[in-house]
Amino acid sequence: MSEEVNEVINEALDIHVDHEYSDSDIQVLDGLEAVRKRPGMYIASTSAKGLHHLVWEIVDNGIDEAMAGYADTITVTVDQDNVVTVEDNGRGMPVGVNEKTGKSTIETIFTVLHAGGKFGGGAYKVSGGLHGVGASVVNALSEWLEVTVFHEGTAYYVRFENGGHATAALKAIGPCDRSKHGSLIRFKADPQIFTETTVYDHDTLRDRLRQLAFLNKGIRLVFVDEREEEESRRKHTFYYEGGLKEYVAFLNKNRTVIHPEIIYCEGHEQGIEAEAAVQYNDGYQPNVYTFCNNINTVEGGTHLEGFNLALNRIINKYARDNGFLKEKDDNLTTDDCKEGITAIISVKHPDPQYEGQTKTKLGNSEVRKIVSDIFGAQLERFLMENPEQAKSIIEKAALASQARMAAKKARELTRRKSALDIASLPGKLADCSSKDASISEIYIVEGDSAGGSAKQGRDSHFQAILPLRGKILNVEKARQARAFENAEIRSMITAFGCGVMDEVDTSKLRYHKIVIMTDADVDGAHIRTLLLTFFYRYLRPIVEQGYVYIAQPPLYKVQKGQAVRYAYTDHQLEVIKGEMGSGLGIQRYKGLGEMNPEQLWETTMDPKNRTLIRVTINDAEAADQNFSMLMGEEVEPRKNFIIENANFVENLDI
Ligand code: 1YM
Repeated sequence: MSEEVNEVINEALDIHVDHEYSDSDIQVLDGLEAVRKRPGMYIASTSAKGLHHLVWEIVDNGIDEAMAGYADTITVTVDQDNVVTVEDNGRGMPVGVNEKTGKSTIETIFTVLHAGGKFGGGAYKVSGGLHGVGASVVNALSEWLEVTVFHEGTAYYVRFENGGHATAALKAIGPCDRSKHGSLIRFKADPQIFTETTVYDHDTLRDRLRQLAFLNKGIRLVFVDEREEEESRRKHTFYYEGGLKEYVAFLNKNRTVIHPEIIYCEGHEQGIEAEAAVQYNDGYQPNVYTFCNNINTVEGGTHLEGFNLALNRIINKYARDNGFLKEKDDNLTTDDCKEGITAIISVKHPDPQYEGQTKTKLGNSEVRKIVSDIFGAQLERFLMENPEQAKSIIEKAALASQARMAAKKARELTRRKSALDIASLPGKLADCSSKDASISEIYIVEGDSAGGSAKQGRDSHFQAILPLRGKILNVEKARQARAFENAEIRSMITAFGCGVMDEVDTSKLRYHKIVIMTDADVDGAHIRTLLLTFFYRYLRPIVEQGYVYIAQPPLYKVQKGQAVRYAYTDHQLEVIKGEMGSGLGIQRYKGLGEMNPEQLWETTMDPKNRTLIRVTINDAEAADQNFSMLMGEEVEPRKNFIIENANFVENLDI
């Protein structure tokens, strides 16, 4: 085995390391030093995202070993000090010596740039994919890293530190049970590189490991977070025999499905594996996620195109053959066929090509037909064998088609209005005088009374106020046509000026801060969620590009004589009480309306004092899960969520 491996390593070395052996040490140091100097060239960033990349890099190697059929369990442990351990029960990394470097294969893998991702032989190398930066990059960016390999009754060990140098050669450190085999890697991210944070996010690690388990049926992924107090969060085991089928069931768990069975297909052609799972729910939004080699291809690509083609072709064929569509009727569009669909498409490709702005669009053209053939055949079979379920699906697409035509008319109304610009701005809007979007802000305020205070309190040069009456429409549960008929929704679209849905153009946005200002109570949280749902579904780029904020009104006013202070949290109140001593008057604000215009300005709107929370969407899937959970039928998760407060917002002090 090691021979084959060494050959591949040598191939990589030829490209990246000087031929003269005596120079290889220097080359190695140069390589790792280059990584430390410009980490941004090798990982996404040195912020939290890049930090988590380190884990995924190592986990991917374990997944490769499992996909090759040698391992079935990968365990990720984060300890109190944010040291990460990743262990698999595979063959164990090769323990031989590399002839070219004269060092162990393991030391070579961890110290030679690019000697990682390239190793062939096995099936699909995830590590060769999008974030396949190689184990050496993880080593370079770690304060220290240790490798332990269990192989044929012996445990081997090597440690790297101080910029990735081995402290000693790989050596046997003792016998181990012959039944034990695998690789164990421990590392501590270097705080000198990851200056923002070296603390891993529990939910990020958990969600991705769960996703990897869904995408790789039969592989057990265990997550142990020793930092968690709560037993239920300390250990998660993800294992899905049903793979994508269970993934779709998971995504639909807070939704009402319109047919009981999940449509599932898998197949392979030309060394490419394709797998898909589909189930429709009673909602209107499509939720389609695509992957290549376990990487979320957020920009889609040929696998998605193949899926869309088959979906459209088979549904129209079935609808015509079975009298759902008459001769004179137009075909259903792909969008019609996707209303309320939850689908996962996953391909495993030995040589993926990625395109697009973020290199998350699959480009291999042969994949289109392969996915279309495999999914088309299975979908057709499913519809024929399950006429009841087929009927639900076709009728839903037909309704979508009718609604699409109605929506087109309604939407044209909003479009024509915004084209007229100022003249058509909503009557309730108190606009700002500045036309410079980069300094302009719009406050979306709940209720007329708070709206009135905000109008009086604001700095009208750059702050616009749009009061909303009552609760806004829940777009998660309404068709597009109704959304576009809704007065509040139309006011917002017109005021923002950036268009809507696939026509959003943020360069036309009239305000670079869209601030949601609601009461600090459960009703306020609900309205905020409704607004965020609307933004997420209809104006997603403004959320993605960071234009949406949440205002933080104070909870308390604390007064002693002439001195007044405001507390935004209960903790802050305690601190202020301690600082101001006895004889305090404490007022708890129940709503924005209780503040006079000056107070509202001072506490919540004045850039000098206020706290704004910027809304971000890190992960469309997580956000979607939250939205459907918040907007779905289940009450309990929604209640908990509101109590815990939205986790799709990140704190940002301005
Ligand atoms: C916790 C991370 O890295 N496991 C792992 C890695 C390798 C092997 C087995 C392996 C692969 C091959 C042969 C092969 C790697 N080997 C290499 C290299 N877990 C983890 N488990 N024998 C063992 O691909 O032929 C890179 S990764 F380069 F040595 F082949």
